[in-house]
Amino acid sequence: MTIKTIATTPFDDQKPGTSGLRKRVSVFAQPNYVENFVQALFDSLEGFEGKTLVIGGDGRYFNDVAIQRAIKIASANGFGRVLVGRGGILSTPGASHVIRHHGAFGGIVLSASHNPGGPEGDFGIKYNVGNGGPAPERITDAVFARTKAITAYRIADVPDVDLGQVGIQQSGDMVVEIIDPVADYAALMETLFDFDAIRAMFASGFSMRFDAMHAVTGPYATEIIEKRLGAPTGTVINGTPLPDFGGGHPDPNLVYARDLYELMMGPDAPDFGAASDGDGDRNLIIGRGRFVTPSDSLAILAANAHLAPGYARGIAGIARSMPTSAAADRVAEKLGIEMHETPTGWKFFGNLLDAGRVTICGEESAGTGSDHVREKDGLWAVLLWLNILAVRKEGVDEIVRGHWAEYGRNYYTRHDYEEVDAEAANALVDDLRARLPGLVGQTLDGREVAYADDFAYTDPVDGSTSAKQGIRIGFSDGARIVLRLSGTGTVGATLRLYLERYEPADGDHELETQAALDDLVQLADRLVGIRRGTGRDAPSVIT
Ligand code: VG1
Ligand code: CO
Repeated sequence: MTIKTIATTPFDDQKPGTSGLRKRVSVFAQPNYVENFVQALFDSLEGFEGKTLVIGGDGRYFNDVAIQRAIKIASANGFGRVLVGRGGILSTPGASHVIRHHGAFGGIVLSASHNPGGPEGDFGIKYNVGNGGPAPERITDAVFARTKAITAYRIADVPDVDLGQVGIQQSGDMVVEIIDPVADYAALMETLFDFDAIRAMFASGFSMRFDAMHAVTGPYATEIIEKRLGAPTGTVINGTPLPDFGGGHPDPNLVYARDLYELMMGPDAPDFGAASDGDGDRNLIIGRGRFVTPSDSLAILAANAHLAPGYARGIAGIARSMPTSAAADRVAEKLGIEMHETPTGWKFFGNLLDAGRVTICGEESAGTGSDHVREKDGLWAVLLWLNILAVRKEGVDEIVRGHWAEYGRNYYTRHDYEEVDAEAANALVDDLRARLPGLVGQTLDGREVAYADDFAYTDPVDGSTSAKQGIRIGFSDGARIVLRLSGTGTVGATLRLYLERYEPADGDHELETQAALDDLVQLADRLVGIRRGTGRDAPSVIT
């Protein structure tokens, strides 16, 4: 076999963000762009000679092109074997499980998650380490440094592999094994949940709609929900992954999964509605007439996890990202278990999960998961909800209200200002940061500021630190205003404003969310000046 060494020059924009490198397809399509990044990645890793690498993606446009290149570069760099999902398909949690299950060295996941796809859309590459989780900052920082210094990459001069057939092929000296993308994952789900109970619930007429949004969860949901759990054909909609997600925006929120939301709020609503995102790690949960805020979903799943066989022993602890509401904290307190607050992004949960200190993790951005893999997992959340519904024999709305009646309600919303001018956004954040020390102790609109800081995190397991992870202003009544810049956008900057206030167990839980938080919205607007600073009248997305 010939291995070619190709001279190249660095790109200056290959810095991985919250979840890998994300750019427009046109950026990735530049000559050597993928090659440079993958070579820089391998240059930053040690000890993979002869080992196994997992490769797969969410099926978006450019997936196949990037996979063929990654395979040839892996071959030239000395990997012994790659496992690739058939058709280049592996969901993010699916890839995490394959890495763990097959004892792989790591994995490359090709996805820009919920960002739109297609030739005009976005693409992404992320690297996961041997525990199945996203590479920690130590590695992504090293990769970025290497991308700025790279002078050559190595690539095997061999034909493309056939991604369509399960079985074994060669790419130069390296073995390429095409695997069924769903099989290992579906088997894992059967070990965690009471499939018999859920099957019986469907058999008794329980109705559900799962919107796969033409993204990666289609094959997984069809196999598990329709085939193994016996839900009627048609329960899974938009179940075929398409390179452009059917022109949609595979983000399961109230804006982009509007049809599902309207169905669930209407007269013909089934018992349960759910959706997942481009790469299958997010989830949207809507009961008949009841949308479940992701932060509430995390708390409810944690409080009820013991009802599923995989968690019958109870859970060791809970972790949530800083902007996620404190609803889960109240559950941890009641259960007497550890609670951790981490920066945004799943990579910060890995050490806590590996150390057995937490079992369930979640983010306000519709990500929930557990120690079964090292990524958030959309279908897992849906199946845990189904398991809980099957055991409790109550509806989603009843369960949510019951939870509030026991723990109180954390009213919560996120306002996104997308694709704003990056300089203006940075200036707003810097300006607020400079004013933080003066805010503590002040009373604003009747609320006393208990703390005002820029969130910094020290990992309790390995002592690594991450600073500037979002500005938070906390009030003595438990309300919070959080502001941070997104690390997943591809154009301009996205400002995220997170608002929360607590209503005790005996308080009023029936307010409309935006109305319940209106005073905080007004206060945040005055404090941060987003409208003034960006020229925007209103957020682009409210979740
Ligand atoms: C967003 C979310 C964050 C999530 C990340 C990746 O990051 O806020 O909670 O972990 O996306 O999710 P940011 O930096 O844009 O706020 V996914 O489904 O895109 O892998
Ligand atoms: Co995702």
